[in-house]
Amino acid sequence: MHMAISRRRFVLQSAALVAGGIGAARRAHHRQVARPVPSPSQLAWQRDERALFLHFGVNTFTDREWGDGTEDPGIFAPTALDARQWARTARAGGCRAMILTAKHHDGFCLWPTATTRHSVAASPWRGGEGDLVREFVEACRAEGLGAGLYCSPWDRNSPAYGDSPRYNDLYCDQLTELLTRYGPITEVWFDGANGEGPNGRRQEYDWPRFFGLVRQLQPEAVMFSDAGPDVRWCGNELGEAGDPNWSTVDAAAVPFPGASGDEVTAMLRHGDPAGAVWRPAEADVSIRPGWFYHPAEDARVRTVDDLVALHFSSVGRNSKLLLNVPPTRSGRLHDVDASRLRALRDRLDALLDEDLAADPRSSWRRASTTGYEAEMDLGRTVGVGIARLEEDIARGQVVARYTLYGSDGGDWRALCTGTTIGYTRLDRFAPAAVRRVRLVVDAAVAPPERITIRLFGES
Ligand code: FUL
Repeated sequence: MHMAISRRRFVLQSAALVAGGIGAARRAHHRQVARPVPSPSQLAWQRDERALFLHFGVNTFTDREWGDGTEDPGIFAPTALDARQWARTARAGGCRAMILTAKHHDGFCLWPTATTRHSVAASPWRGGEGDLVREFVEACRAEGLGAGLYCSPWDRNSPAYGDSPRYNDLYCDQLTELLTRYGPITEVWFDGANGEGPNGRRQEYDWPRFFGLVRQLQPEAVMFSDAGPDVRWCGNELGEAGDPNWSTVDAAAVPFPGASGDEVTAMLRHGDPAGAVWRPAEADVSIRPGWFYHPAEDARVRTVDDLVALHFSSVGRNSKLLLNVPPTRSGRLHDVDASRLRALRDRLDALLDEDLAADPRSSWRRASTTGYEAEMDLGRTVGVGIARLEEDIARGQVVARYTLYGSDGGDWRALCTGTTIGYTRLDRFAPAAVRRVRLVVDAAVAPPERITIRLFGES
């Protein structure tokens, strides 16, 4: 069981434990002076909890995942495109933002760009007068959702690709169009894929320039990539954040998007309790096997149980869920996918709506002045099966290991134990009847502030 230790020793021991050594402990102790905290945009991004990802473009019509850039723009012909239906579906599924592939690796642009003829302007859709980015952004606004854009740096169509300075100019022109024509954009999504151009040379991306341009044109947008700078990839496409998952990173460990190696993977997955930069993890995953729509996958849409599990392994591990739901060739989301999203929300509402710890009969107290122990008397005996713990991340993230105990008058017994908490930790555990619960922080990199405990019934 937990032993009382002095506050200073608690922090030092804990830092050594989580960061793995005396040197790390000293560094962690040092950093107590100013721990990294999120910017207002990063905080808003995290509070969204779930966002919808939309992969749509020429691949939708060729039944491929990666186009090679030779596609005829004439094939882009959605028959009933309805971005409002995407936005309504997103909202019904409890998502607060959407991100669209304005350009994927095939180079086909969903907006009428001046940078290439390979765009919707050369397609039959809306008689060549359409602008899907505009329809998308307007639909987001109409439904009160954040609007995010994915513009792939890897471009298999552009003749300039591989001629590094020339392509970097062109790519910056594309970013400029996207970030100046459509009003506020909340997230810019950078993929690190990097191939060779027609000249046989590998393109060298000018990441500092891309990041600087986005910051200048849309200072409130968060930028996602392996290397942030604001939000990092969680290291897999399974919707599974790391455990532990720190929102702080050592920025030097992931020098650019697309970097690989064990150290990179570990940093993406777990972050670093000693990291000096706030860069929370985003967990992207598709509701179907592919990112783009394929009719053959209509019977392989994730089940509601599966989607709920994804929420727990992403949002419930201090991450954000970016769930891909690809529009079909008609330009609408498939009915099956739309109904699964709605059912996901209903199920989560049913599981997480009634916070038993928020009952007026409950009272909370800090049970220790040394380490962190919080106790809650629920005022009556209730059956619990899920806990939601939350650090006040506006002040940083500090908890490295905790245990939640419960008692119904007799002995305390452990309900669940875990590593990091951060924005939110969701734990499901064997149902128990409890009248009192006690949260013990077993390790932390700085003294924890108040941790919110929410309790829900059996799952
Ligand atoms: C990857 C891409 O190569 C996939 O096609 C997809 O867009 C995924 C979200 O990112 O890196």
